[in-house]
Amino acid sequence: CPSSPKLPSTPSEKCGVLNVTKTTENGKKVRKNWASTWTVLQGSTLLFKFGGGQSKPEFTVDLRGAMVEWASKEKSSKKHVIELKTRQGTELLIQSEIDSVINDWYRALSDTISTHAWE
Ligand code: I3S
Repeated sequence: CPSSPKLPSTPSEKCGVLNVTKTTENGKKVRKNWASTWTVLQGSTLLFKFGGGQSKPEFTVDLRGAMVEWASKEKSSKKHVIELKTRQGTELLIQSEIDSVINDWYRALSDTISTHAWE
């Protein structure tokens, strides 16, 4: 993976295309808005980049103290959905149609959260 200059200069552990939507922002529920993103896991930060146009909106989430689990059917009708809850009160759903891809991300996110648990 190419490392993102926006993030601390640790090598990026993982990157790829995932479908993502926020469901909660700062503790407030927001309307789902699924989008395909280029996702980079670097250190304890997860970065999402949207679209391929001139302006590439992006956002990051801090995985320290976050929780990850498989989303229940009530959370989404899609298959292979991960629910990620950050300590900052942001909740996201992360999805891929490819189960090996989403399984690898689940493991990577869980490992990252465990690794940085005491920071
Ligand atoms: O949990 P919801 O509200 O059924 O989520 C669906 C909606 O966000 C829908 O858009 P509208 O807000 O225009 O109805 C999306 O197109 C769906 O993808 C959302 O459900 P899934 O089950 O795909 O996460």
